[in-house]
Amino acid sequence: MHTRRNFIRISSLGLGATVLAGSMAKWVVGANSPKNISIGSNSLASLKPVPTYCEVCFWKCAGWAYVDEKGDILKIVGNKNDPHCNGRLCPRGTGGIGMYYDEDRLKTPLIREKKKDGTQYFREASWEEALDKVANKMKEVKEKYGSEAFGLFNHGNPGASLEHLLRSYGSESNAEPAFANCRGPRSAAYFTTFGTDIVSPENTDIRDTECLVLIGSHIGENMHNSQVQEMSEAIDKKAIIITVDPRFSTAAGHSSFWLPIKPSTDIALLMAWIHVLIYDELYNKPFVEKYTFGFDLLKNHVKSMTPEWAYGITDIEPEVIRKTARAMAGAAPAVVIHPGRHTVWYGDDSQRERAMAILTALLGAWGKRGSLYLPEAIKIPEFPQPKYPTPKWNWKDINEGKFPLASMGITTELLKASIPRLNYKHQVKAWLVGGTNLPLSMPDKKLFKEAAESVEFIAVMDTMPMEITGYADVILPEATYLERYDFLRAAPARVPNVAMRMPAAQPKYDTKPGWWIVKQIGERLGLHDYFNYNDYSEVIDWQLKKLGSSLEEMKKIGVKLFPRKDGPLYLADGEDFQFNTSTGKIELYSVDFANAGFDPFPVYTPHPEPPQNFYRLIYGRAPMHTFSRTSNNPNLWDLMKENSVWVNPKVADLWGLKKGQKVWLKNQDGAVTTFPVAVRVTERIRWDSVYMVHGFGHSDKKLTRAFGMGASDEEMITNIAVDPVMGGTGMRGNFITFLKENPASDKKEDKA
Ligand SMILES: Nc1nc2c(c(=O)[nH]1)N[C@H]1C(S)=C(S)[C@@H](COP(=O)(O)OP(=O)(O)OC[C@H]3O[C@@H](n4cnc5c(=O)[nH]c(N)nc54)[C@H](O)[C@@H]3O)O[C@H]1N2
Ligand SMILES: Nc1nc2c(c(=O)[nH]1)N[C@H]1C(S)=C(S)[C@@H](COP(=O)(O)OP(=O)(O)OC[C@H]3O[C@@H](n4cnc5c(=O)[nH]c(N)nc54)[C@H](O)[C@@H]3O)O[C@H]1N2
Ligand code: SF4
Ligand SMILES: [Mo]
Repeated sequence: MHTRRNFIRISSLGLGATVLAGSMAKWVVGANSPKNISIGSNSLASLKPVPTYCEVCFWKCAGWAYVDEKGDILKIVGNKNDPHCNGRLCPRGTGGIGMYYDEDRLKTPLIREKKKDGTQYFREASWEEALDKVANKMKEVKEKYGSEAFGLFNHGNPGASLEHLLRSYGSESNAEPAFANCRGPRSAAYFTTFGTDIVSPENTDIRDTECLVLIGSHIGENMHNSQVQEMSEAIDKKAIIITVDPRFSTAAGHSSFWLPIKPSTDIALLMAWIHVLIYDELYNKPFVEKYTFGFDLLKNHVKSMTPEWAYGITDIEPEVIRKTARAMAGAAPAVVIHPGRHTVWYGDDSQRERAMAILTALLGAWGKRGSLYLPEAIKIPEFPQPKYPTPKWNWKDINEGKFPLASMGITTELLKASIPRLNYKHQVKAWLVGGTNLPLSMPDKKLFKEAAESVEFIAVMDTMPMEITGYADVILPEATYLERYDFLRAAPARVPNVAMRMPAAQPKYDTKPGWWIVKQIGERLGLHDYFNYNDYSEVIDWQLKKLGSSLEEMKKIGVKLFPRKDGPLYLADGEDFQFNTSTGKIELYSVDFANAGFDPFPVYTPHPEPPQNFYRLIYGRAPMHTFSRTSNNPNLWDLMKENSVWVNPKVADLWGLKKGQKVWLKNQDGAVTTFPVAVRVTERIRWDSVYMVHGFGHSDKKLTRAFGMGASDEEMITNIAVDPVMGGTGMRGNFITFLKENPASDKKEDKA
C-alpha cells in the first residue's frame, strides 16, 4: 500500500479539499454563475428576497432567491436561521439558479405519437389534453385491474405530489431509488437495533464530536451542507477522524487515520473493532448494562474475530485496528460512527449497518453530546381531506413475503411486478414517475427496459428532458422549485423547524407547479375533496396558522424555529429509556433479524473478487453535482463538465493508459459504456479498483450540454447483490476492464 504522505500533497489540490479545509465563504460560489457575476453582494439590498428551500439535493437547505424589478432571479443565498445550512449554500445550491435558466428545460406538455410507419415521436400538447390523457388512463386502469395496478416511482417533492394523487386514487404501489438503492439497509439496521431510524438530515452530532468514523462516507465530496460544515468545525477542534475507504477521499485527506480497506470487507473490520472493545474491556459498561440486550451472546460471537483474523481479510494491520478502536473508546461517548447514507454495496449491507449500530452502542455513543443526538420535528397539521382509501394490495404485497424488514417499496420489485412474464401475483400495469431519472439510477438496465416496455402507460413529471422522459407516453413539464409553492419542510433536527418555498418568479414557458398538475388530474378523477384549494398557498397558510405562524410571517423569515417538546437533545446519565424494540433495549442481538430468519449478529462473508484484468467499479459524488440531475445545469456544468475514471498508476502502466486518454469501459457481463471516459491516473485509488463519479454519460441529445459527457456508472452495474433483509440493490460487485478503441458503432441511443 502507498504511504499516506504521498497522498496529502495531492488532496490539498483538490477542490473538495479546499472547500473542506475552511473558508466556507468559498461556498457562496456565485462568481461562477453568469447570472451572479453581474451583482456584487452589496447590491443585494436593492433586490427582493423570496424564501425558498433548495431542490438540488435532499438536504433541502432554506435560502433566499433574490429577484430584480424585472422579475429575474439573480442570486440564491442561504437563510441564516436555517439549521440545514446556517446561511451558506453549497456550490450546487448557489448554482440551483441554473435549473431555472436552463434553456433545455421541458417547455410544454408532450404526448407520444406513432407515425404510420411505426416511428414514434413526441408532439406538443395542451395541458387540457395531457391531463385528460393521464386521468383517462388512470380511470381505465382502475376499471380493468384496480387502482393498485397503477405504480409510482418517486423522489423528492415532485414525487410527494404524485404520491398524494396516487393515494387519493387508491394505490400505494410506489417505490423510490432513494430507499432500495440508497438508505434502505441503514433504516433496517438502526430501526431494529435502536427502535428508531436515522433521519435525514442525519442526526449525527458532528460539530461536538471528539471522534468521527467514516466508513465509506465521503463527506466533502458528498456535499450535504451542514454535515460538511460540522465536519469542518470538528477538524478545527482537532477531533480524531477515522476514514475507512479504499480511495483516498477528500475526507481521508483530513483524517487522523486513513484505513484503505480492501473493498467489500468492512464487516470484518467492524467485527474486529467490536472484538477489541469487548475483550480489551474498552466498551462503556454502565451504558451496555443499562440499555442493551444480548451482550454475552455478542461476546461469544466475536470471540475469534480478532484483529489478526481481520487483517487477512481487510488488509488493515492489527495494530491499526487496535489503535483506532482505542481512539474511539478514548473519545466515547462523543463518537460518531457515521451510519452512511448510500449503503447498498454488497448485498449484506443491512448486516454491515447492524455492525455499525452495535459498535455505536458499545461505545455508548447514542443520545450523548458528540454522538447521535435525539432529533425532533414539527408535525405539520394535516390539511382537511378524507382518509385515503385502503388499497387491496400495496408495495409490501408485491414482494410476496420477501424482504421482511423493508419499510418502503423496493424499486427492483416494482419493476419486476411490471413484467407479466415474471408472473408476479400483483401486477403493475402503468406508471407515474416524478423526480427520479430511473435509466441512470436503476442498476440492471435490461430489467428497467423490459419493465418500461411492458407497462401500458407511463406519465413522467419532470423539469428536464432527462432519459426517463424518453420512455413516457405523456410528459408533464413541472415548473422548477424557484417557480412554485410546495410543501412545508419540517425535517427532524436539533431544533424543530419549518421552512417555506414560494415562487420567486412566474413559471417559465408553459410549465406548471406539481401541486397544480396533480390537482387537475385529481379533479378529473372526481377526487376534489383531496384537492380542496385553488392555490397551494391556501394549504400552507392554513397549516402555518395552526402552528402559530402564517404565510405572511414566513414570507419575511423563510424559516421558523420552535421549542422542543419531546425532551432534551441528549439523554441524561443513567436516565431510564424505553427503546422501541421488542425487548425495549438496544438490541445487540437482533430479535427482529432472528425472527425473520436472518443472522442475529453480523457475520463476515467473502464477496466475489475481480477476475483477471478486471477492476472493481466503485463510484461516488463530486461536490458540484447531484446524481444525474445537475449535469446539464449551465452553472454547474461550468464547474465540472464530465467525470473521469480514476486508475492507479500501476494499472495505468500495465495497460499503457495516459492521463486524459479516453477509454470505453466493459464489465464482467460484456456491457460497454455508450460513451468513452477520460482516464485520471492517481495514487488515490487502490490498484484493484477504479472510481467514477455517478451522474454523467447522458444519452439524451436534448440535454445539449450533458449529452455524451463522461460515462455512466449505471451502465456498468448489471450485477445486483440483493440484500435479503430489505431488498437493497448492492451495486459494488461489478468489475470493469478498459477498451481503447470504440468497441461498437451499432450502439443505439437510450431513447424510446
Ligand atoms: N449507478 C448508480 N445508481 C445510483 C446511485 C449511484 O451512485 N450510482 N445513487 C443512488 C442514490 S444514493 C440515490 S438517492 C438515487 C437517486 O436517484 P433518483 O431518484 O433518480 O434521483 P435524481 O437523480 O435526483 O432524480 C433526478 C430526476 O428528477 C428531476 N427533477 C429535478 N428537479 C425536479 C423538480 O423540481 N420537479 C420534477 N418533476 N422533477 C425534477 C430531474 O430532472 C431528473 O430527471 O440513485 C441511486 N442510484
Ligand atoms: N455533491 C453531492 N453530494 C451528495 C449527493 C450528490 O449527488 N452530490 N447525493 C447525496 C445522497 S442521496 C447520498 S445517498 C450520499 C452518498 O454519499 P455517501 O453515503 O457518503 O457515500 P457513498 O456514495 O456510499 O460512498 C462513496 C465512498 O465509498 C467508498 N467505497 C467504495 N467501496 C467501498 C468499500 O467496500 N468499503 C468502504 N469502506 N468504502 C468504499 C468510495 O471510495 C467513496 O469514497 O451523498 C449525498 N450527498
Ligand atoms: S446541500 Fe447544497 S444542493 Fe443540497 S439542498 Fe443544500 S444547498 Fe441545495
Ligand atoms: Mo441517496
